[in-house]
Amino acid sequence: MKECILLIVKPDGMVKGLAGHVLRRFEETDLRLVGARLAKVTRELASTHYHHLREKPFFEELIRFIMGELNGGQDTVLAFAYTGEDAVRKARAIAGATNPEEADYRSIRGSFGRVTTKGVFENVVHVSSDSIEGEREIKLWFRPEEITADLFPSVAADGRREWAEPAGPKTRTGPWPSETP
Ligand code: IDP
Ligand code: MG
Repeated sequence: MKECILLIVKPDGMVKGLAGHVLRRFEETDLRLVGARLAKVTRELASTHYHHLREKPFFEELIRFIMGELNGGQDTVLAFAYTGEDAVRKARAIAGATNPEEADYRSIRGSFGRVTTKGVFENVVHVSSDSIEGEREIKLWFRPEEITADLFPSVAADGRREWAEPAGPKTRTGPWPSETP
């Protein structure tokens, strides 16, 4: 099945100079690159991206980590959108398991990740967990005109294009933050 995923080179990957390596690994697949953006990670973007983990004890550290506060203030990350057959499985195989200490040593996380003494997973990359999350995340991180393929419908609104469906409500992972009671 054709799927879409968001790939992010997280702040630890950026400070370690791994962006080129990550891109190279994805270039070796048959996945098609349809979006690329250097993004500043605000608290709002971070907490919306990870809203499904908001109840976890590590949530605040995760937000600080993706904002770069635990990697010397590295507040920009590289975000890429890919599409292709079986994209989630292929991309997650390259990334490796969530816990870098448990990841296959040939994967990006297994090769370059670590768990800090404070328990933060420095796992170099984000890859969407499934195709529903892939769609939500691409719509969150990219504007329609930044995506070079016809992935999802968009509409003209106030002189600019917006995604026809908003980026995320009613996903598998639960209600949007503003909908919570
Ligand atoms: P994924 O990134 O492999 O999809 P998720 O469960 O979606 O894994 O978690 C998102 C991110 O939250 C992980 O990449 C990692 O940075 C962090 N994380 C997940 N589980 C833990 C944990 O048990 N301790 C610390 N950080 C975690
Ligand atoms: Mg995930």
